[in-house]
Amino acid sequence: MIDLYTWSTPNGRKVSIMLKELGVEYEVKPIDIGKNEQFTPQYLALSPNNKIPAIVDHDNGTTLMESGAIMLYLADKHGRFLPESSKG
Ligand SMILES: N[C@@H](CCC(=O)N[C@@H](CS)C(=O)NCC(=O)O)C(=O)O
Repeated sequence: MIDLYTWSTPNGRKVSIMLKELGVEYEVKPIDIGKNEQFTPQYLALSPNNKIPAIVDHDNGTTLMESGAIMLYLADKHGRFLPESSKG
């Protein structure tokens, strides 16, 4: 199970779309950036640059921020959406 800390912005949606496409079960943890919820100490412990999105993967304890890094992590974990070689 993955917790997705996000808000309805393009960077947040990128990760939701990836999780949906992979068919991965996940729970949305809304971080209302309009109300500065990204600055709480609890959230800063997950995402020190006070940005959404971030994930916690309870399968292995991985915590990750930055939408591109999260998408690469998910693609690698599930063996999808990445070519087998750099040429690909
Ligand atoms: N490079 C980051 C950018 C993330 C980002 O800019 N998030 C914005 C919303 S789209 C945010 O959390 N802004 C709140 C803030 O800067 O306080 C990524 O791709 O994850």
